Amino acid sequence: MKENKETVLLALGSNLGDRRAALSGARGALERNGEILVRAWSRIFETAPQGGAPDQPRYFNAVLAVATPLSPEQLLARCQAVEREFGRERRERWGPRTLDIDILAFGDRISETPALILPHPRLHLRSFVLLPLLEVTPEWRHPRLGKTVRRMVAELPETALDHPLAGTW
Ligand code: A4P
Ligand code: MG
Repeated sequence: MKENKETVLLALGSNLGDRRAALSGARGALERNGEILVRAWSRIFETAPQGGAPDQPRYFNAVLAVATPLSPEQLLARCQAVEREFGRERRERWGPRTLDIDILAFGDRISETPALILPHPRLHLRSFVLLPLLEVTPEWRHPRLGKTVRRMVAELPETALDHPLAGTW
């Protein structure tokens, strides 16, 4: 596989159904057709919902570093296909989404188009992204803010840091 050398970071989240199965299944599905190679992964954290309805269930969150010859747009399309595959309960009508895959960053690229904002516009504010990211690539530097993951974690409020581990994949 022709890989590009950029650090490509994905965030996975699930708060409905079998959350671990959604994350593990998504990881396998991303790798399935050989165009995406998972290079490094965080452990899985259980996190309180941030933003949105406060009464929604807790999330399982994790981060992957991947290598791929795909363009950012092609990678987003793959992520959305995997979301569709794993992320919906098809009991009656289109049910709630059980899987969210966001592209956190694609190397140093900066994109402001609504369909693909890079780096992800909220990554630096979110403990459920930054704590797993700290395990994967602590020295990665946010291309717009110039801050390492270590630094962004240090700037989080202390109350945001208690995410219990939810174990392995
Ligand atoms: N889009 C733009 N940039 C990107 C990107 N870098 N990666 C567009 C992925 N997608 C990107 O996404 C909506 C649109 O964003 C897509 O059409 C895509 O073209 P979506 O996944 O359909 O919707 P969403 O996930 O509900 O929206 P969004 O904005 O991704 O939500 P957030 O901000 O990611 O929030 N709390 C905890 N503890 N853990 C979580 O995982 N997640 C959310 C979702 C809120 N609270 C959470 C968690
Ligand atoms: Mg999303």
